[in-house]
Amino acid sequence: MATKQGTRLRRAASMTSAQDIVSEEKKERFKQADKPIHRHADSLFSTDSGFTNYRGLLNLCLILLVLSNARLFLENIIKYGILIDPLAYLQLFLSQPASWPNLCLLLVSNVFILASFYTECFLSKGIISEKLGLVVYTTNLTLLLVIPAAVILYIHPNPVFSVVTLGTYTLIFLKLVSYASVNKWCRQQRAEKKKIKRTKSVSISEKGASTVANGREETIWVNYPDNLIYSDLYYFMGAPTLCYELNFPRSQRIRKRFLLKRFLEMLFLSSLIMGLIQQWIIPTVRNSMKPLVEMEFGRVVERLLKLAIPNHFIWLMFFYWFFHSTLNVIAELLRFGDREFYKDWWNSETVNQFWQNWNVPVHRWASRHLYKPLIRRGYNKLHASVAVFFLSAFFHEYLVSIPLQMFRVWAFTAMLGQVPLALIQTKYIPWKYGNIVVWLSLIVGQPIAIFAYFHDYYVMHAFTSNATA
Ligand code: 3VV
Repeated sequence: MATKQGTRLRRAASMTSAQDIVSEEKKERFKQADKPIHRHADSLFSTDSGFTNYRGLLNLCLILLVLSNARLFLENIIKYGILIDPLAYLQLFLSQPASWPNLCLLLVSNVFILASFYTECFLSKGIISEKLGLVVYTTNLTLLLVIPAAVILYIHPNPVFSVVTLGTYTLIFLKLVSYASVNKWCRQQRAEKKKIKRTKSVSISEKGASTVANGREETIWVNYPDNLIYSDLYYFMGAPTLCYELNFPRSQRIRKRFLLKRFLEMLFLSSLIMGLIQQWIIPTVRNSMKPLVEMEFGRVVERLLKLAIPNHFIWLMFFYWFFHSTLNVIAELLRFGDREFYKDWWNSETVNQFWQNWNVPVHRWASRHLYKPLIRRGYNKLHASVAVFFLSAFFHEYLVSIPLQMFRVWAFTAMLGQVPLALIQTKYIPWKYGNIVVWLSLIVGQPIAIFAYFHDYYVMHAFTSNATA
């Protein structure tokens, strides 16, 4: 990459000197009698010309994109009329009493959080051994994943609310793993310190609060085991991160204007997303039923491409809504200083880069609590990556299969497939096409997964209703 950039810089420098020569040449030619107009020159589209300014063409692409999608949107309105009904979501929630178990489950999650808290307190005081602590933690975390899944499978609540519940439980699971690991590291450090008889401890009052240059961040230093209090754990549970720390960077105040802007974005985008799902996604998916069940290949591909566009728009909006607006609202309210929830994933030139940049909280958790520990234990990068993507694949399947009451492995395969996809891309696809591969896998991959689940869900339910009829 560095050499490519160097070549570009050299080319730009040589272009500037070439322009000087051309203007000198022009002056010379002006003096000649036949007023020559030709000179050695490359066509702009040739690589050798060094021409890179495609801004106008980019604008054209944008205009065509807007026009073609405006046409699609208009076609949709003409065909179906206005399908957006803001009250439908509320009715869905209120008319299905079976959704209330989801709320109860969310409240019950506190039991698992408190179980971890008391385990940590006992561990820090030496009341229970590390081995027993591990057993208690493993049992607690297993129950944390099994109990909500069992309740949902037994009661069959609304799948949408079940996804939210299981998503919250997944976040709590990841957070508690981080909480346990960090507290264990602190205990190990305390034991080492005791061993080398350096009993000098630094109390909160000694370190005090420190403020960095711009005065926007403050740090109140907490040492282990002073962190083992309810407020610290619940702050972490609410904070927009999956990685526990004893001393999170904190902002000094809540910026009201910033908070209001993000909050309005949150409201606007969530309404837009829900409206677009009703108006665009549901009719497209419904219309795909026949070709999907009959497995007409050409029609299925046509439906897939039709779904790809609205699905991708909604996904992009979801990204902004969740990673920018919502997480910033939470962070602002909690005065949480680290706002790096995403990096420039849209420029990713490899699949690996995409996973590093798209969901930073999950990536940091995966890297800190699974990938790096495995590497430290002597596993190579490929094995460590497979382990991370395996866990990620498990959670994706957990979040889809249980609410839909349907055990397929599409989400699992899609996530685990990222490892071979990354390998194939690095080995066979030229670097300059990397970004296109990333975009294509996002644009086409998601509707394939939606159709796979929809097909199976429809076939399964049609079969069940036929059997009962
Ligand atoms: C509800 C929100 C969300 C859905 C996204 C899922 C992934 C990405 P690398 P290298 P230095 C895992 C659990 C997931 C659960 C899923 C949860 C669902 C959440 C539910 C939330 C609702 C909606 C929408 C999503 O977004 S789901 N994301 O699954 C997983 N993959 C990765 O994170 C990475 O690809 C990973 C960790 C596998 C590899 O990361 O950066 O490509 O690896 O080798 O470059 O280095 C990593 C670190 O290791 C060190 C390096 O120096 C580096 O450290 O710079 O980060 O500090 N390292 C490497 N080799 C080393 C060596 N030999 N010795 C020491 N250190 C080494």
